[in-house]
Amino acid sequence: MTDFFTGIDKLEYNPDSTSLAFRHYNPEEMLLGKRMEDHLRFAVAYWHSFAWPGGDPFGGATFERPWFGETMELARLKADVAFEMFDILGAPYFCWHDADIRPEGDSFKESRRNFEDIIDYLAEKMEHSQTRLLWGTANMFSHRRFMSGAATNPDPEIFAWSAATVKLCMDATQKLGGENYVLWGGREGYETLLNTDLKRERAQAGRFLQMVVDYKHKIGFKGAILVEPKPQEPSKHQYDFDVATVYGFLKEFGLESEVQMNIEQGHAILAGHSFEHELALAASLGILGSIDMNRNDYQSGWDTDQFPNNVPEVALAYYEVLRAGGFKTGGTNFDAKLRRQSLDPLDLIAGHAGAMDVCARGLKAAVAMLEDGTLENKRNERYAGWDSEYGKSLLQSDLASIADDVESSGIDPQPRSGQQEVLENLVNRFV
Ligand code: XLS
Ligand code: NI
Ligand code: NI
Repeated sequence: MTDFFTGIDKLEYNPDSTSLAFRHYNPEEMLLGKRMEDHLRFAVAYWHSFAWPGGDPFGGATFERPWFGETMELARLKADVAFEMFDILGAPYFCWHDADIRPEGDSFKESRRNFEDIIDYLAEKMEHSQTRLLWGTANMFSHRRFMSGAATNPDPEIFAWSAATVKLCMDATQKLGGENYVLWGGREGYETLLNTDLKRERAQAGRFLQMVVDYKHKIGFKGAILVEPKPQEPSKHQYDFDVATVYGFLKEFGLESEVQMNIEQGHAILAGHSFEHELALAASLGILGSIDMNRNDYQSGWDTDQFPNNVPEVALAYYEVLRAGGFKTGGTNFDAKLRRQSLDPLDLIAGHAGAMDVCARGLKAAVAMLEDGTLENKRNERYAGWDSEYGKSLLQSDLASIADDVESSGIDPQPRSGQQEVLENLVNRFV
């Protein structure tokens, strides 16, 4: 035991509690025939909770964690504290980048050895823990070697370094029984078109992802490969802009049935979409995999990675997840960091506990809306014409025949209300 969380007990479900407890997240509660924990599948993000030092563009570290530093001993201390937090929260999952868990070595080989030793250490810790791995991923954006991208880098040696890094991270994810492998674009984008060959970079990214999928099959990894879209930041323009853009990319490289999406709330907003838009679109394309449930500050417009605290927004997100049949390999990852003034160990627990409660409330509201059925019925009624013989035959027809028919049948279509206010009022009864 470390002494980092001294005085903080394992959180319990107690709806009447006025101190630190879950008031809404009750893992055992049954909803739509499934335990709440199995619906939500919460994951703690190792990087923001244990590796991020609290910097911003105007100032450096504000957190002084006893495990900060680039040694193996400190990396093990970090893992000890992380698993203590997982226990306090009863977190079913966690996620990591290679760079979050191991010190960087002086060569690829040394970094690999550090990484593999820590993976063995995590495997040991997982034997005595309820917490499993939701996903692993590679950090190919922090080190300066990646400043011009990873797979899309103008230097082929960086492409090679990145391929070797992803292989290592996929091996480790499989070893720890991870349920997904994530690729977020990092610096796969550009700062200025003046020095960028878009066509080449796109081809490199496509080939890279094909290699990832081939390797998944080669090693028999059973999890899902997930791409996480984001429109900008750190690059001025990111190639994996949003779900629609990534789907077009997957189609071009023949990967649309191999790769799904990890959709982040804040990234959806940065792309000018609502979170539920991105979720609904991915679901309709059959590529909804997992979510990163962290929001931005709506006034500043930055990717501020804050814990969720808006129940109506979260409810509409889970509504789309449930309509799509719920998570399979995916889950709810809190890719969220504390505010840089939130220094205390208690803040780390409170951030997660509050987020878990907000998600539980959102999930319960979404379930209630689905069980009520009015919203789905109204949507179905709106499209009922397309289920009629006439509606179906139209899609099999052609312009000239339709034109003939419009005159001979004398159709006289009448506008109907979309009832947006009625539907918004309906939703407000549940959130
Ligand atoms: C950054 C991304 C990142 C991914 C994992 O904005 O959200 O944290 O989730 O690389
Ligand atoms: Ni993000
Ligand atoms: Ni993310």
